[in-house]
Amino acid sequence: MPLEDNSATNRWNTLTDNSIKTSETVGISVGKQLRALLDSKDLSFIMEAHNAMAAKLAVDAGFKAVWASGLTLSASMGLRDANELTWTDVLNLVDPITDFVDRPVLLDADSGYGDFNIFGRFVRKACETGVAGVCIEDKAFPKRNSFANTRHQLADIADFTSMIMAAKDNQKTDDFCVVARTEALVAGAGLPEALERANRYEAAGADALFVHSKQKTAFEIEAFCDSWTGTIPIIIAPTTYSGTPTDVFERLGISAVIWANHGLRAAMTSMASAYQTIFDERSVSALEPLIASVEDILSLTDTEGLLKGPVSLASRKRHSG
Ligand code: SPV
Ligand code: MG
Repeated sequence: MPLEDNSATNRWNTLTDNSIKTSETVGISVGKQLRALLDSKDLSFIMEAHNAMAAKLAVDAGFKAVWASGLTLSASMGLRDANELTWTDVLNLVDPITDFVDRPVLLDADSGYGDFNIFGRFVRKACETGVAGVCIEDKAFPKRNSFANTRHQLADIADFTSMIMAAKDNQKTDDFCVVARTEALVAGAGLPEALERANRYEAAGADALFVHSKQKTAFEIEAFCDSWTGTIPIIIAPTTYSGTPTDVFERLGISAVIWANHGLRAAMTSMASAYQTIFDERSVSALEPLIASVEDILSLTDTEGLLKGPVSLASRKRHSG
């Protein structure tokens, strides 16, 4: 490739040339898209985004669904992943994301913010933001991030199944997905407890099961999948066992992998390095060819569209779901 093609603008144009990819979503609701992705026999990948721009970049890269991560939404606001964001904060943060992309957003709803009653109301409001589904984990409120070096207290199974049922009762569209996540392995409660919980959550009406592990290899996930006899799709987030080859997940019959925090982590590294370079050099000139241009920003938000007269935000998504 000639040298000039390495400019940030040209790399950007390549990344954003997604007209064919997004035409797949015309007229298909985000709920249907997420359901199709989870029900597909092929392994799918769901990419973390903590704001609308990150979600757009993920979709432009080819991801067919976005994970609105509690960890990264919180961190991007300078807060801990410990319910320091209120549930209305979370909905306010996810709203611009669903506005900006035409792919499904699966919203991390932590441990449901209270009881079945509160979670039912949350789901009604979440549906209004346009998310395709919510994920709820079986931990006590206030939750702690799974990788936090602390005791992870599991929710009572009956309380948690009532929250799944409340979510299904309160969803506003048939295709809305309620993902039940068990933290039994993270809490050290063992495989039998994880399987028992998974079965109870499926029976309560969960559309998919997220099994989380904080081990450095996938041995817990492999053991779970080898023993699991349920029928709902399985989702994992291989953050700590990131070295596991993807074909292992395919062989285990996993439905979807969530890359749960890698967008924010990439942004942190890039921004920290850029800021340091600018500070040290007292100049931006060394950095200019390496970073997105102002035109790239204008293009991302379709500033040129302003010249075409009034346009709705929905049309900025190119194809509303
Ligand atoms: C998140 O991304 O907020 C998650 C995944 O819930 S984890 O951080 O692994 O708990
Ligand atoms: Mg989370």
